[in-house]
Amino acid sequence: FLAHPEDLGIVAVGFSGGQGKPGVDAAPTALIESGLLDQLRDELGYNLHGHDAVHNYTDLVPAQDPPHRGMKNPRAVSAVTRKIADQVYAQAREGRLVLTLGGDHSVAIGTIAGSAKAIRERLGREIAVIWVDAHADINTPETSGSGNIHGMPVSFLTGLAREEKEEFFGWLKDEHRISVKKLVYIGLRDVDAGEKRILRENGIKAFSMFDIDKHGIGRVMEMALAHIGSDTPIHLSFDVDALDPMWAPSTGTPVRGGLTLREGDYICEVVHQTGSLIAVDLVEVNPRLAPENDIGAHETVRAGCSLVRCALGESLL
Ligand code: 4U7
Ligand code: MN
Ligand code: MN
Ligand code: MN
Repeated sequence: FLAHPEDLGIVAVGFSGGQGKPGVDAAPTALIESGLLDQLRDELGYNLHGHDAVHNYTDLVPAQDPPHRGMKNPRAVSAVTRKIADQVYAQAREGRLVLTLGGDHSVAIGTIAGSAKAIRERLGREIAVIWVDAHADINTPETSGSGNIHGMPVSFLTGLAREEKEEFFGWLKDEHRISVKKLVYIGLRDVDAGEKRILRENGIKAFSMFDIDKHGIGRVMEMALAHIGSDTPIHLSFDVDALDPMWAPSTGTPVRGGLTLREGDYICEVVHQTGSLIAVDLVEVNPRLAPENDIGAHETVRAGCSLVRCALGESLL
């Protein structure tokens, strides 16, 4: 699906407005300073594009941003994700693979909207999304208990949540949206009651930690890819909190009982192997939340780098 599979568009966004804890905005710089982009260029042989800047988009954050339908920072998140959608679209339209370094998971509203639009235009195809996360991030503004938009991106992307007003995600059109049928979750273990209902009522495919324990990650990935169907462009959105806090403690909403680093890497390797990968997000790394004197932050950044390298083909022998 890529015209230029060795060309990699980088979208680095230090944005934290989809949730309340500062620090997740520092992740792109931490990942880049630990050598991630150098590795992608020098070891994996990618030609990088758009990598010279980490975007903060502070100019898009209004001084006053009162809640709307219970959503916190709605104007800021809407404006920033709209900008991200344009950026990802511009890279994907060139036929490049796109890597986004977040930022909290609200950024995926932009990344997936941009991918979906570009692939529709270039190939007339719908994309599939593999969402690896402890959480389902499919609350609507009405089901959300927290009001944090990083827990809502999937509801906006699938059209389960809608808004007319431009400043509150009204810019999201059909061309940006994905089908609930082409969405697969992996790693779930902390899903709100309202979200469980949404998953059930819409027949959304989800592999929880229970399924991974029962079948093993190898079989789960076979089933996940079978659901998507071969020959479908894949956008991989990886929330680092899918990993067990043992491997990724520095994240805003850690949940115990998660994936091992090896299981996370394996997911990425299998997705790479399909040859259908068009975009990768790595989100929710928060280097400022370091439980054990920065060791946690270092380990989390290291895990994030490993996931990205695996998704981009490091393990191919
Ligand atoms: B993340 C939560 F209530 N479901 O909506 C919510 F448990 O991107 C958590 O996956 C959302 O980290 C977590 O606030 C969002 C909560
Ligand atoms: Mn999560
Ligand atoms: Mn998430
Ligand atoms: Mn989180």
